[in-house]
Amino acid sequence: MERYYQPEIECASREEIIAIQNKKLKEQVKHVWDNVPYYRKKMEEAGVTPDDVQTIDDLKKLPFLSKSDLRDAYPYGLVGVPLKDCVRIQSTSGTTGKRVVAFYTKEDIDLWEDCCARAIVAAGGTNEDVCQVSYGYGLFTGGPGLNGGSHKVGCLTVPTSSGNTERQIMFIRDLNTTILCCTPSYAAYLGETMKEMGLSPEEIPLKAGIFGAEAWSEEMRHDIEKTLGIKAYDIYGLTELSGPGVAFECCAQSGMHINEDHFLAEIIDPNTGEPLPDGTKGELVFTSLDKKAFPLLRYRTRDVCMLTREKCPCGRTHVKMAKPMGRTDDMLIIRGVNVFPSQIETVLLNHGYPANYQILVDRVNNSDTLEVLVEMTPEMFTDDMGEITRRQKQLVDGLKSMLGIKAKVTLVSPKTITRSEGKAVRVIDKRKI
Ligand code: DLL
Repeated sequence: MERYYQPEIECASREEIIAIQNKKLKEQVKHVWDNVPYYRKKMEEAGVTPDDVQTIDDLKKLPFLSKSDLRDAYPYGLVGVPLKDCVRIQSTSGTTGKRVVAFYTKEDIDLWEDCCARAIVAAGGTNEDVCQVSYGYGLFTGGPGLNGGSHKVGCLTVPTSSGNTERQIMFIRDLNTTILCCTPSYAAYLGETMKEMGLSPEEIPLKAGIFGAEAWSEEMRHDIEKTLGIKAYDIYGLTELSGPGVAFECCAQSGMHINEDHFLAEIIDPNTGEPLPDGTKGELVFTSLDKKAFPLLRYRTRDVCMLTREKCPCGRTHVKMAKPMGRTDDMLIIRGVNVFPSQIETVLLNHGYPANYQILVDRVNNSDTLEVLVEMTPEMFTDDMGEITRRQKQLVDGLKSMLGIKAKVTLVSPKTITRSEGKAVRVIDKRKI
């Protein structure tokens, strides 16, 4: 039987959800207008006042916020409460420019942890479970968020953080860990290492995994589920809105329920900014309805996604987002063609390769080049050049039919591509250097 952490809200009727959203949106717009001069100025420039926003249908009148606004306002420009009421900051994992710094009041953290608890319960978690949190702890939101959610559910929480793979596996086995939280690429690596140690899925006590923070394909999900003998659930979130738990998967494993009582989602055309109807692919935009310390209205995530409101067999009523298909900023444009790393991953996994690959993009004689380094598993390893050429050709054909352009494929020996303990680095684009 499906269990819920907060059934009255997770399964509320559409009318109840809309009523909650209307009420919270009005209050939040007023809060921002009164307390965040940076955004108030944007509203004034757009000719909007809080009175113009009475229901969620008025959302489109509000101006967008983007990552560049967060950089301009760094560090305190978007904080909505006196600093004495803030108890925590977290920060993004970005490597370029100023990092995004997000602020939390005690209540903001409480609601964030509720969202993570909803995800853990949806993955089958109870107070009987041992939940190992192998996301990084510290500025990154993954560790602290799921740690808090795990406490709320009452799981025995094992805060291993990321890295030290042998110790991770020792704890999983010794403590009988049943739920694993980490990035999907790290889950795949843990699975690979356990396989090398000769452990079969039956010997691994895990029953579920809560994996997110980066894009991963359905094929990768199947691989991880098979190797670890678990059900693998997706979880989505971003620092700007709190962290993990903005949306999470249920037993249906067909998209993630957005915690709509806290986060109002829209899909827009990234070029025009116009809202798009459900079922259409576009950029995901969020309005945070409750956060008081860092209350972002219409924040452009750059994640390319789709929303659906079909009835879900799990009983939850909140809108579902598809797995993000990529980011408007990590979409590669190669010889004029749009390419998402996730499309390349799908082809590789469909051909039986593991998700250990690297995409190299360069520009030679004014023309873009695309090369994909693909790692062979020890079982498929061969030094027969004829065989390698045949397999490379197969992948070149598969990529051509998925992407519409030709890529060079190079098969490399097992263990040559660096493993990631957090978010994997898949793309090296030398054109930008
Ligand atoms: O990655 C928060 C998080 C931690 C989510 C642990 C899930 C689990 P940031 O570092 O701010 O926060 O990165 C946010 O990561 O805009 C997406 O592009 C990407 N992302 C997060 N979850 C998923 C997912 C955390 N499930 C950015 N699928 C987001 C695809 C994801 N991409």
